[in-house]
Amino acid sequence: MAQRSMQAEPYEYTFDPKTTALVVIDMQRDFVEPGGFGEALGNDVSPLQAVIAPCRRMLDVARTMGMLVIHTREGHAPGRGKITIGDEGPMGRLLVRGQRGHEIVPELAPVAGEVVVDKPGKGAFFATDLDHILRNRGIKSLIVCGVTTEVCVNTTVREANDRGYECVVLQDCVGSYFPQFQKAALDMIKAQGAIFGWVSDSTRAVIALRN
Ligand code: C5J
Repeated sequence: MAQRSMQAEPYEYTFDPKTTALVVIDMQRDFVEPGGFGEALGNDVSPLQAVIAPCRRMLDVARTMGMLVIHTREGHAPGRGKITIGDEGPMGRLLVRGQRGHEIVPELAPVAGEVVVDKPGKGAFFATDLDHILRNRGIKSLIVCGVTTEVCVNTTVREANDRGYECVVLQDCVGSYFPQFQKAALDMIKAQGAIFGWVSDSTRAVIALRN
């Protein structure tokens, strides 16, 4: 496959689909669905639900093209002493591995051959084997989707950039409970000549991948 070019900010993002992975961060019921951890904290989950359809669009394209797909899940051992994590909710103990709320939303459920990375923190590289998985497959670039933009997406993109991966974040495929954080988090990524990444959207990504 040849090098592709995606319209993006602050300038075009070039990548080879063969050495690019689609990374879908923490699209779990606990963040996205009513009754989960996010709502228990008092947040409106509708901005996060809005990213399901564009994420699905990206998954469909990546699957058709045979790209490596990585899903991540944030989860903690029961009993972690943080307020509300581990509390009982309608989908089980909040943000605890093995509980219903910890699952990826059904619309974006992993299919056979896709990688699921369980992470104990915000960044997907910390205390996981993600870097080894990507290096073993020769991956150099990441197309990043998921939630939340300013927390796990931002942390993961910073970690990826430090490890030499070039990341583009699709703005309609990432979501925050807070509109001001959504904007700030995306602005930070692309500031100073793509200081740690590029920002584009699913429409421009699909055009780049299909051409
Ligand atoms: C948070 C995440 N916000 N996936 N996790 O606690 O962004």
